Amino acid sequence: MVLRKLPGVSASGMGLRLSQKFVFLLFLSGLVTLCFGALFFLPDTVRLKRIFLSKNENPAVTVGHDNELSKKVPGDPEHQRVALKGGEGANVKLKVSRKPSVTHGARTVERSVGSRAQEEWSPARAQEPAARDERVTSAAHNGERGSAYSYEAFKSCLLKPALGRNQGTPPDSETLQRREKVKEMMTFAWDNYKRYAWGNNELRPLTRNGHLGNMFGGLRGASIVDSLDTLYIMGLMEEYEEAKEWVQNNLDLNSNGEASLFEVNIRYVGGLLSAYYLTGAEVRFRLICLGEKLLPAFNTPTGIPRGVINLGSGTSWSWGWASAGSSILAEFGTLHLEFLHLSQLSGSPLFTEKVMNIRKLLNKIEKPHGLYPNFLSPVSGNWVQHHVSIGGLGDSFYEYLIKSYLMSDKTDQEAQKMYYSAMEAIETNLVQKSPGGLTYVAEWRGGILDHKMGHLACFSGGMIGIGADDGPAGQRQHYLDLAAEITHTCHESYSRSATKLGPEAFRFDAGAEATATRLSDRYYILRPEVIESYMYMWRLTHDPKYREWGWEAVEALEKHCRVDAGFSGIRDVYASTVSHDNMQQSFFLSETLKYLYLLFSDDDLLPLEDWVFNTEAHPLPVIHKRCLYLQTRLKDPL
Ligand code: DMJ
Repeated sequence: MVLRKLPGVSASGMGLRLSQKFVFLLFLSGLVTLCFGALFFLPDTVRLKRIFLSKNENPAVTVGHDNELSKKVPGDPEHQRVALKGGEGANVKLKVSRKPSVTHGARTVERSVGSRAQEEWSPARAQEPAARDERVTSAAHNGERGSAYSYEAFKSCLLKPALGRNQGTPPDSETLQRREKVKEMMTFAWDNYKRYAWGNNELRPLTRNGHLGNMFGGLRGASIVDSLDTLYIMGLMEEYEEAKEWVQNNLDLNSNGEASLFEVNIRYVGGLLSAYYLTGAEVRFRLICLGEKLLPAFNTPTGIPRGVINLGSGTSWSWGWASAGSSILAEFGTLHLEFLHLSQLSGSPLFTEKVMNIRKLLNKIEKPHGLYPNFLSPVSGNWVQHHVSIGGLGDSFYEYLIKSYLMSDKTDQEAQKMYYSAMEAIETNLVQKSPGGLTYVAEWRGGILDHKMGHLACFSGGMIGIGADDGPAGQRQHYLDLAAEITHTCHESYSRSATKLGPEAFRFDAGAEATATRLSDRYYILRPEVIESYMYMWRLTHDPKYREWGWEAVEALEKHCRVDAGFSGIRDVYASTVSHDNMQQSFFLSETLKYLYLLFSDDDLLPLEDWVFNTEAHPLPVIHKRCLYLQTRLKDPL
C-alpha cells in the first residue's frame, strides 16, 4: 500500500527508473561517507574507531609526538629521524590538535610497533598483563616519543666516561685493598639476599628469610632494583646480570597495594633510571609505566601529591600520622630529579609539569622566617605545622633543590635561588655551636629550638659541600667550612659510641654533646648519611681524614653488623654486646656500600661534572647545556 503511493515505484514490482536508481545510489554513498567521517569524532577509546582507522590516519596518534618535535626543535637531527618514523601523514595532521599525549589510550600500542618501544619489548614483557593496561600503552607511546633522546645520543652528552679511565681504581695499594673489602661486603650482602630472600624487598639475616613490608605497594625486589647500579660500578657483572634478568622477567608493575610515593620514586624509579643511563638496560618502557602509575597522587586541589598511593587503582591519601591530612615536604619535594628524567625519556612534559607546579606553589607561599615547614596541606596549599628540620621530614627537599640546579648544568636558576635562600634561613635560625665547639643543625618548632640532630640530617655536610661553589659571592669558603664542621660533628656521633657507629638521633642539651640521650634514639639501621658526607668531602677536599673515617665505619660494620647471613642493623650503638634488628635494608646496598666504594675510588668513577646522585644514591646524568634540545621543548609545553 505505501509503496504504491511512492512516485517512481512501478505497480508491477519494486523496479526503479534509471534516474531514480542514480539518485538513490548518490544518497546511499553520501550516507556512508557521513557515517565514516563521524568516526573521527568518536572518543579515542571507541573500538570501532581503532578498527576502521589505520594508525597513520588516526590524528590523535600523531598528536604531541612529531608535533612537538617539528615545532620546537627544527633542524635537530634526532628530531628528523623521529619525524620520518611518523610517516608523511603525521606531520600534516599534527597541526590540528594539541591534546596532551599522556592521556592517549590503547591505540598507541599499534603505533609503537617498529619504534623504540618495540626494541625494548622482551618476550617476558609481552606476557605481562600490565602491557594491556591502557595507561601502560600510553607509556609505550611516550616511550616511543622519547626515542628522540636515544641512549647513544645521551652517551655522547657525557663529558667523561662514566666509569673513569680504569673503573676508578685508586693508585695506592692500601686504598685499593680497602675498596676490595667494600666490594667483598657487597658480594656477601648480595649472596645472602639471593640465597634467602630472592625477590623479596629485604633480607632478614638472622631468621634467613625475606621481608616484603608495606612501603612499596606490593612491588617486590627492592634490594635488586636498589643494587643494580652498585653491582655494575663495582664490576660485579655476573651479579648485575642476575639482577637485570630478574627485573626484566619478574618485576611485576601490576601491584595493587599501599605504596609510598616517595619510596617508590627514589628506589624503583631512581634505581631503574640509573640502570638505564649507566648500562643501556632495557628498562625504559617499564620506567615510564611506573612513572605513570604515580601520577594520580597529584590529583589534589593544589597539585601537591599525597604521600600514599594505590598503584593499582590510583587512589591516593595522606599518611595517617601526618597532621591534618598533610603532605610531607621531604616526600613531595623529592621527586624533581627523577621526574625530569622521566620527561626526558618519555618525551612527555607531564612529569616535569607536575614537579614544576610543586615548586611554583612553594615559591608563592609565605615562609616563616624564610623557612620551609615540614607539613603542607594538599587541599589548601597552606603549612599545617611550623616544624622545620634538615633531618627527617625535610631533608631531601633541600638536597633536591641544589641537585636540580646541578643536574640542569647550572641553568635552573630558580632552584639555585630557592636553595641558597633556604640555606640562609637555616643558618640564621637553626645552625648552632655546642659548648664543646661542635656545629650542628637543630630543629625548629614554631620558633623554639630542639637541640637535636638526626642521623638523617648528616647528609647535609655533603650537600652543603657540593653547593659551596654557586652561592652568593665570597661564600665558597664559608660553605666549605660549614660542610666540614657538620661532617665532623656527625663523625663525633660515631666516635663517641661503643660500637663506633652513630645513633639515630643525638642531642646537644642537658650536658649531651653528639650523643643520644633517649633509649629510643640509640639504634643504627645501616644508614648511609654520615658516610655519604665523607664521600663528598673527600671529593671536594682530598683531606685523607675522610677516607680514615670511612674505614673506621667499615671496621665497625664488619664487627657489629655482619652476621652469618648478611648485615643487620643494631638496637643500641652504645652497647658493647650488640642486639641485631634482623634487617638488611635495601639502602645499605644502594647507598652505604656505594658511597664507601666511591670513597676508596678515584674521582673519575662517576665524575660529579656528569652525575648527581638521587637521595637513594642512584646516579642520574647532568643534562648538559649542549644537549638541551629536549629541555627547550619541555619549557614550552603543549
Ligand atoms: C634512604 O632511603 C634515603 O637516603 C632517604 O633520603 C632517607 N632515608 C634512607 C636512608 O637512611
